[in-house]
Amino acid sequence: MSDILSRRKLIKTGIAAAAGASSLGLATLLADRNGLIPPDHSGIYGVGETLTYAAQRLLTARHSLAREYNRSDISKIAPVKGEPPENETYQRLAAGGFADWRLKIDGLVARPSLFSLAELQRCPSENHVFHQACEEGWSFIAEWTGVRLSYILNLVGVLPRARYVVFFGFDTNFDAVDKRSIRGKWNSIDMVDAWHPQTLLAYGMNGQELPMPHGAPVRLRLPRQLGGKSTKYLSLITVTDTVQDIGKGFGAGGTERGFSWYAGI
Ligand SMILES: Nc1nc2c(c(=O)[nH]1)N[C@H]1C(S)=C(S)[C@@H](COP(=O)(O)O)O[C@H]1N2
Ligand SMILES: [Mo]
Repeated sequence: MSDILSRRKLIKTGIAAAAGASSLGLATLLADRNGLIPPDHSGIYGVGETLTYAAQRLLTARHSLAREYNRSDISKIAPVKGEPPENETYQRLAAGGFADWRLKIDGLVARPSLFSLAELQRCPSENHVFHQACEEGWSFIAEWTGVRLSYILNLVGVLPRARYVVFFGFDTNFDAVDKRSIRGKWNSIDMVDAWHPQTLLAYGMNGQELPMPHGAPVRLRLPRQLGGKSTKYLSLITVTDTVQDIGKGFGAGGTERGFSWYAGI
């Protein structure tokens, strides 16, 4: 067994044993030492959230794949959660066919960048048929077209300190001067999900342009977590080593309203 594997096994056994002995404090301590504390650990479900996230990251192979379906499985109806933003900026960009829209990528990157829709569409594109489930109980299967997030992250050059990638939709006040006052539908993922080969920036759905209510012009599609993590109406992506200074510091707008940050399925 390689050193890394035996170390992983040791940490895994240690965390499980500590949790089993109902010494949740010790389990949390072990998880913390190994960088496995999710940003919402101090929230209502603190210890439980840490154990779920730590167990997932230790037990599941980093690049284990979400199930892919066939085109014949595509649902006839795709429900919508989160209508298009009503603010003037988004409505103006939409009226212009998103020709003036730019996706900004900043933070811990060597080359902060702006991407137009056409530029994203010129990157290598992929089609994936995934199941998307909402925490409310409904789900649907759809085909998504887009570019791998990892491809874009490589273009901008992620710095080694990076721990999270944060997504802001037009239904957030992402341009707030004080990041702590950011509210709305922002979310963040860790670098395992960010580099995952099925994590897409999607601009197409079921063979068409991404329909407005499904997140036009570009949304995240993260097939290994609940739909709520797949931020729509993207405007800004920030690479960071901490989410503590964004909003209330729990890693997502939804987490401030009681949802767990890690929504693995
Ligand atoms: N910007 C933004 N992204 C969002 C939401 C939202 O309201 N705003 N809703 C989330 C939730 S809870 C779900 S389940 C999915 C729904 O995606 P859909 O409308 O394409 O079905 O988008 C997620 N992404
Ligand atoms: Mo959702």
